[in-house]
Formats: sequence, structure tokens, C-alpha cells
Amino acid sequence: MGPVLVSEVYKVENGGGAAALDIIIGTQGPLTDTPNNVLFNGINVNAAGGGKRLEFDVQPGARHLMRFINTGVDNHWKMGVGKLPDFSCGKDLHSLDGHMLEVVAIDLTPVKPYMTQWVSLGVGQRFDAIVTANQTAGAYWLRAIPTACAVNKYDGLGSQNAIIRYAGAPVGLPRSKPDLKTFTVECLDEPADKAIPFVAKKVGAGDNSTFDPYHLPISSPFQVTTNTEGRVFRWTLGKTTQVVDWQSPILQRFIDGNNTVAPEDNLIGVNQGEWAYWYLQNNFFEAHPIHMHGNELSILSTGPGQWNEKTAELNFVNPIRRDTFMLPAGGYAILAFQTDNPGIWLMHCHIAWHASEGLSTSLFVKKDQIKINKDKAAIIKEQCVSWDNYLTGTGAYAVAGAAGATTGAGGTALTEASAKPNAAQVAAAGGAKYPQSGSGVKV
Ligand SMILES: [Cu+2]
Repeated sequence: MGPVLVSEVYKVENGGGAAALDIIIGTQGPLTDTPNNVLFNGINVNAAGGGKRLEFDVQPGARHLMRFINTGVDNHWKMGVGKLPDFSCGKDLHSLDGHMLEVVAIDLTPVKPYMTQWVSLGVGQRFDAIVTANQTAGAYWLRAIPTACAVNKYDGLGSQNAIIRYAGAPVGLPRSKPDLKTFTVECLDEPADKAIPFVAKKVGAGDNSTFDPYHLPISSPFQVTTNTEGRVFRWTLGKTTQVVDWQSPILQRFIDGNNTVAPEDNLIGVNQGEWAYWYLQNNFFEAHPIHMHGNELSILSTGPGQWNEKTAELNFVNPIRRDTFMLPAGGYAILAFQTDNPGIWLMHCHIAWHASEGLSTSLFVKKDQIKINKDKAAIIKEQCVSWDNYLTGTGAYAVAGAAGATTGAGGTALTEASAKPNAAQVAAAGGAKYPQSGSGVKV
């Protein structure tokens, strides 16, 4: 059946237009706006009945591959199309939603197929799952139910859902119901004992002989005052807040021969050709979907509370490999990856405003091993020119009378780089526990 993109819908209610909302959400979070709905592949009905539902036609008896993708900014979903047959009372209750999901891939990794009623779909995550059309021919709801780590006026339980309809089944809305006995609201990844890569791969030598984790604490959010945006939220990941200078990306600077690295680049250097181990500790009561670019993360362990190296079990044999994982609220994750892809790779929370608020870092696989030929450098330059045009509303992005494209309600320009926390603010957010060390760069 192909991809099923799932995302929230935010209605602009504050009169400032999309650009103003972008600034508010990008720097303060959605303080005034709660999403109203969910979109499946860009469409859905709303609570008033307007709009259109996404429908999939299935062939009775056939196996259909679906690829769930969370393209949203905040909500963590449980995706489901059915309930387990209830054998407990001696009968098969497949008159309800009735379908199982056979998960065959998680993010970019094929896994040993397993059956489940719900898959846990954090922001940025993907699942490939097979649905077998083995129930009574008819129409069934495909649901995305929000979990506890975000709010939404849409609850996934009513008729604002996508539909799976058997060929030849009559037109009309499904009457199927979800099995909420098996539904849990936590914002966690699929259990480690289910998510097992199909192609086994050891971490390091398959044991802890090279295990030496680099500690990356994540702070609670804190507020700073900026010249252009007022009081905004900031986070620290590792030693500081990352402040991305969109006008001067790190890779571009290196291409231009400028190897200066500022603390707010929050760059973490590693040598090429090794296994790196990172220990993320979440010091806030909210889960973060953490996404790494350009690398495949092995999740050795994750759990609630502070990591205890004496008691926590680490899987070096064949842990799940993925590029987006849920860092539990107040919990930890132990990651490993092979440093075999020279470059500068962002790792960030995939809740959009957390990333804007600095909850990110850049993995730096040795700059002297980054080889960029002239053609690639030209492509990067071209993209930077496009970005500049987008930001300033010129060139291909010039829209007559659209001043709001680049300015907020008060006419302030989008100058994210101006919002840098000072040392005292960083210290207040955890720097005292995790002292700063000069440049903030471990190369
Ligand atoms: Cu986050």
C-alpha cells in the first residue's frame, strides 16, 4: 500500500500568520496552540466533518506492505489496525478491527518479523509492516492514537481516521473498534526483545572491551532573553546549547578554509574507524525522539532513571540499529556507532521546537578526513544561496507583498543566532553538575 505519512495539524489562531507562529513555536514551543487533528498522507476529515479521509483498498487474502512515517513535530503515535483475536473465552472476536501488524523493518533496519497490535511511532521514526487482509471483507479503521508525551485534540478513537477497505466491500464508514486493553500510553520504543535486526551485527568485538562512553547529559529547559525574540527556551545537550548559524554552516566554513569552532557549535569530534559510545542522560520529565544524521545507531541499553553502569545490561551482540530512538523521560540511552562516515552530522531532538531551542549537537568525524570535491562544494554553495533567498524572500522565493515570509508579528527578523545563553544560564541548567571545559570540543 506504500507510505503512510502521519503528522499533526496546527491551526494558526493568533493572527500573526504562519511566520509568526513559526517564530513562537520555534523558540518557545506551542504555548498557545494545540494541534487539532492528524493527517494521513496529508489529508483527513476534521471534527466538523469537512475534509476527506485517506482510504486504502486491499485484496482479500493478500499481504499488503505499509510504511508508517511520523512526519510530525511533536506527537508520538501508536499505530494500529486491529485487535488480537480473543481466545480467552474460546472464541475469535475478529468482528472488530481485527488486524495484526507484522513488523519487518524499523527505521532503516530489516528486523526479524514480529506480530503486534500497535507500533510505537515517535517523531522521525519509520516502520515497515505487513497487514494481511484475512478478516471478514469490510471496512476497518487505521488508527494513530496519541500517547502521553504530547497533547492533541484528536484522540484517534473516533471517525477521524484512515480507512482500509476490502475490494468489493460496501461504501460506508467502518464500525470496527480498537482493542484498548492492549494499548499503552507511554512514549517508548518497541521492546528490545522484539526489535531484533534480521542481519546480526556485533558492536565492537561483541563485548565491552572497547566500551568507554562519552557522557552527554540533557538539561531541563530554561529561559534566556534575546534581543530579537524576547524570552525563549533553551536546552543543553552535552556541554552547551547548540546555536546553528544558518548563514555559516560548519561544513561550509571548513570548505572555505575557516576551521574556527565556536562553543555554540556544540561539536563533538571522534576519530574515524572506531566504535564510539555515547551515554545520553535525560534530566527532564519529557521523552525526546533523538535523531542522528548520517549514521546507524546501535541502542545498547535504554531505561528509566539514571544509568547505573553496575547493573544495567548492555547488548553488544545484536542490538537494534536505527537512526531515531526515544530517550525516555528522565531516563537514559547508551548508543554505539561506527565512525566510518567522515563529515559533520547533526544529532537532535526531533520535536521541532526542542531542536530550535538548541537540543542538538554535531558529530564531527575528523575534518582532515572529510573529502569534498569541487562539484560537491558547488552543490553545497548552491543550497546555501537557495537558503539565503528563502530567508530573505528573494530570488525564487520572492512573493509579492509577502513581508510575513521572513518577519514575525513585530517585524523581527529570524535571527536564531542571536539567542545564545551566557555561561551563568548554562550553569543554572546543569553546568554546575557538568562543568564546562573551554571550547566545548572533544576532538
Ligand atoms: Cu525533545
